[in-house]
Amino acid sequence: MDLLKELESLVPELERGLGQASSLSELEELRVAFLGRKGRLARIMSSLPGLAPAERPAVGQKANEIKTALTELFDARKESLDAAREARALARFDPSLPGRAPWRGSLHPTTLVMEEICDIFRELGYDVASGPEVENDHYNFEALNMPPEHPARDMQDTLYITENVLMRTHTSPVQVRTMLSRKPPLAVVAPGKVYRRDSDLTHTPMFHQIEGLLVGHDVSMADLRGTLTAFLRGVFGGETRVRFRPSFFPFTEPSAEVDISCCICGGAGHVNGEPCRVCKTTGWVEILGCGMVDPAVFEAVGYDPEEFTGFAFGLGVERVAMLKYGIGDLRMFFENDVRFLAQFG
Ligand code: 2NM
Repeated sequence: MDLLKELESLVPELERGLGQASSLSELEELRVAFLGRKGRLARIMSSLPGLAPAERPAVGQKANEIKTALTELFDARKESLDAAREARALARFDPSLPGRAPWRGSLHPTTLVMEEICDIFRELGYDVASGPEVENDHYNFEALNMPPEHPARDMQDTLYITENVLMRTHTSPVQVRTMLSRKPPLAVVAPGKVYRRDSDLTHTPMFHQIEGLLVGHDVSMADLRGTLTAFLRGVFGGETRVRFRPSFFPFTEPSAEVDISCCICGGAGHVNGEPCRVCKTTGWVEILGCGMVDPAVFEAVGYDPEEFTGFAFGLGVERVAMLKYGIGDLRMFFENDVRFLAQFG
């Protein structure tokens, strides 16, 4: 019978086709051609109603056998193609290669420098204090001997919330709060964010500061000098030279600005015969401001200026980080480019 022969011929034909198929998409094409809704097997089945009723069961049974045989052929071929693909992938995979290291976070250079400075002062016996970034006029200016006419209180320089509430322009209000809540002797550093109405290549509206304060009996400018020299040598290296120049701050008297020998050129003013860009050939860079706490500040917090003396100092953390790590552009600190951040710590 023709139909039975035709059905049986499907098996060797598919075997031949599968032997040539080398991809899963070719395999799928064959499946549609043989077992699909309009494929070879389906077409033979559709002629079943035209047969004599006596012939139908034999052909139907054969068709089912052939369907099972074809399906098994497909499954076997698919399995071997899958296995071959897996084997090729494994052949390309080198298990002796090192794994890809996961990304690790790191601390921001500002944070690193702030921590390092606080660690040095902790070792010297200081406490680390913090306070609000939104401050009252009184703590930020008035108690620090900066009267209402003081130019720093201008709207042009300070970010005001209301007439008497503002973003702190330095961390000194933390020192004021500390003095109000404690009695001398005390030694404290206050790290944190400060805000000024200033924005250009070398100024950002927010930056970080650390201020220090020590109050006790017979505290002298010699103590200030020794403390700051030890601190600066801790941060910039034991060879660092330190010099004090007279200056002015409303909250200290006398006041001084402190320079360190340039950490880029070592104080020579030149690097390999080229003029040093950091110190502009002077061999010195300004690093902080300081002084003996003004008696007016002690009066404002209820300390007797006849009984106590003290020193205070303040510095910009980003500036220290720039000098310490040789960072040339302040904007780097705020862009948060991972290629920059990953270079520290
Ligand atoms: C500086 C320079 C000089 C300072 C003063 C005080 C306080 F609150 F005790 F009076 N804290 N910090 C101070 C003194 C800050 O920054 C350049």
